Amino acid sequence: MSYRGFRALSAVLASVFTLFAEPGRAADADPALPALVEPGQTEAPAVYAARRAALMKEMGEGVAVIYAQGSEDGDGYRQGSDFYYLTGVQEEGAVLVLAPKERTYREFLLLPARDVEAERWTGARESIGGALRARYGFEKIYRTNRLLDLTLGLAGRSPVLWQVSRPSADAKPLDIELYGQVGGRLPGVSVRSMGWTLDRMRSRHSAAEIALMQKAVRISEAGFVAAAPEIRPEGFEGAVEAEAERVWKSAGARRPAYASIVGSGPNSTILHYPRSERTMHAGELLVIDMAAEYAHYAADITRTFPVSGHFSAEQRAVYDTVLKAQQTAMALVKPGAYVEDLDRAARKVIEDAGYGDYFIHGLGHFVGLDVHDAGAYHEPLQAGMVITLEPGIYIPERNLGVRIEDDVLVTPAGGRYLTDGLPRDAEAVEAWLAAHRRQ
Ligand SMILES: [Mn+2]
Repeated sequence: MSYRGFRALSAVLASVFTLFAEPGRAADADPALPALVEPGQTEAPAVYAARRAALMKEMGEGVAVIYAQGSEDGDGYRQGSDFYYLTGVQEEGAVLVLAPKERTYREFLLLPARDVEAERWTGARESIGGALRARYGFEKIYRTNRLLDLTLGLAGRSPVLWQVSRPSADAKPLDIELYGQVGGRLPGVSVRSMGWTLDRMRSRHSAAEIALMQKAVRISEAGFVAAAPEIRPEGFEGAVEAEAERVWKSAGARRPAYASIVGSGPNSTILHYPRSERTMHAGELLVIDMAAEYAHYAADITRTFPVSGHFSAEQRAVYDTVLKAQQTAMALVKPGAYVEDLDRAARKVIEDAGYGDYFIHGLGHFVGLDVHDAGAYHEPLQAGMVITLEPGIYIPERNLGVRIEDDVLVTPAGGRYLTDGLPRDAEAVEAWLAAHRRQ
């Protein structure tokens, strides 16, 4: 083993041992980050190869074609998370082909043909050769014009075509379209679904993934601290958002993990208020739901602040109810618990307090490569999963909205807040504001 390899292994072991440590740890005790390949902040190619091997073991036979399915946003191209999870490859238009029954070559990476004119606009791409194969960890890299031919050959020897990604209303079913073409030329081939297999794999995070998510959380928390001076009477929602995002990018985050929500007064009751264009006033609440993405991993954090620095009696009653709902759900987090049972327990707290009609969304979701991450919500939680707990009460007629959202790691001993760097109870929120905002 090389020195670098030894160092990487030591870091992995260290992070395994610190992963399930006691709650209340400081940021300096966070697990060590895995070695990242720059640019792109990917893990080593062997990490993705191991995931492909695990998926092929589940397949057993046949062929799986997984398209990149990424999308452009204001910060550039973001790779589709299923494809990224299995390859670490950030290229647009790429395709992964897996064929576990093959004797020698079981995995193929297909990349679009080079286009010298397009590369003048978006940057040079590498030719297929030893350097690219080593960088991506694939022995076989082809151009995408060979996709149908390749799939026909592989399916001819093992005639099952696997749908790996969960079907979604947003993504084009490119795999199913290709399988239709294959089936039209190769009678007897069957199309089958891998069901929740890949979602299940993605939701059970490795120690390295959890370290990356913890880093995303720490960067996000630093954004809240930087934004705190802008939380004040006659402050501007947009300034809160801008300060946080400036700090995130300076710390290596590629983009916000989702469109930042900074809503004061009436806007605090709009769940996904997108505009951050209002001036906040004394006596109002400010809901801030914003977090960074680091190395493709999301954080997801919401805090609610009194603009004047102190909650009114009515605001405090609502705030304490939301907090109690979160704490009640948190106490139930452990391997074997069901997300829907957490949701029901939190909902009961809010209903019993008389606010049942004002909690109009679900309690939470998985977090990982996506902010609303893959996962089998109908199955029991397992150690290594990360979920949000985000109860909220929104009373439009009072211009009063409260949401508290934390990212919680499931450990054998129960839930552990990854987001332990920001205040949560009402007094701590007031004290934190007093310490961080503009005097
Ligand atoms: Mn969320």
